Amino acid sequence: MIQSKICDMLGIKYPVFQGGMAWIADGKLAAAVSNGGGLGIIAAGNAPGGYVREQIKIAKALTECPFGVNIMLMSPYVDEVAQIVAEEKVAVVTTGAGNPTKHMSLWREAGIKVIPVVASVAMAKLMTKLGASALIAEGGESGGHVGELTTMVLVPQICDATDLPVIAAGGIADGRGVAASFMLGACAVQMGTRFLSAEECTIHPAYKEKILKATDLCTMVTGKRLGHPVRSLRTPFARDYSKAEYGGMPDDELEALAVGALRLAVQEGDNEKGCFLAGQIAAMVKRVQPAAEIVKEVMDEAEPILKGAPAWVR
Ligand code: TUI
Repeated sequence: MIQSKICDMLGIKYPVFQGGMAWIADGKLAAAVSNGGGLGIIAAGNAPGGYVREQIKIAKALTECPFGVNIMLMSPYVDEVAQIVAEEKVAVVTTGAGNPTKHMSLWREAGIKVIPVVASVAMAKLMTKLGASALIAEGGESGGHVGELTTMVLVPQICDATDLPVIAAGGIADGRGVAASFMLGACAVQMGTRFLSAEECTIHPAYKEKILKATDLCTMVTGKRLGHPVRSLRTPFARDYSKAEYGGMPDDELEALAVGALRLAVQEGDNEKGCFLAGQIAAMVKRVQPAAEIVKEVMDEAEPILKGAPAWVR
């Protein structure tokens, strides 16, 4: 059993968070991860408050365990969603794709543990000062909106910049990634892509199939020109977008090209027009299995690796 201060802080068994994947991470998936001893997270993404409240209620009905809500700070509904998680008093709020300063006191006054994703040392220091409970250091190997630095270089620098517990994210799919994260100073991991193959993950079967068939070089980053770099599978949509981006398409047309692409991937499995967000470890996702099994499996794998470390040191 791996002891981690994050488990004591949140009342969870395993130091494994499920990433807040927009359009994907609903109340059902979050509850399955939490029931498996990890921390399940509902993604608010770009959804209105009513959807988020409904998913919170679904998760509350399915689990007694703590779970979180991820707030995507670029969402047009961010203010109403921020209010709803405070009213619902969810255990944890994670944030992504921006600076959550404006909402921190509201959440903290509601007794919520705030755990922002930070992609830089400056942000880590600011969030520490503002009373975050822990920090997620997410490297650019992850799927979705990505920062500049890799997990390997970001995690130790964030650990040096804060006394808070650090959760490593980006490029982690199995026990080796968990063990490496602990070696870098993290006390927990967050995985997104690995949970795409969970039985309780209700993405279109074509999306799951793409993940199971993925190979090492099958993701790419688009959207850098508009300042929102996003990692996804290299599909016709991603290629077309990239061509348009570097071919000089005007900004407003480029933005219009991406509208609805996440929904088309998740709900329709649309190979041509869908944007299939995935991290660089997609090729390491090999089979469909219950979310709880994924949580236990990665931790069971990590333990002998970490125990074996003394054998390398003379
Ligand atoms: O947020 C994510 N991943 C996401 S959000 C998302 S929804 C979306 N869809 C289309 C376009 C854009 C977004 C899909 N995937 N990960 C966490 C994350 N946060 N990665 C990087 C950051 C981040 C970036 C900048 C955190 C803070 C930050 O601060 C900027 C500032 O204001 O200083």
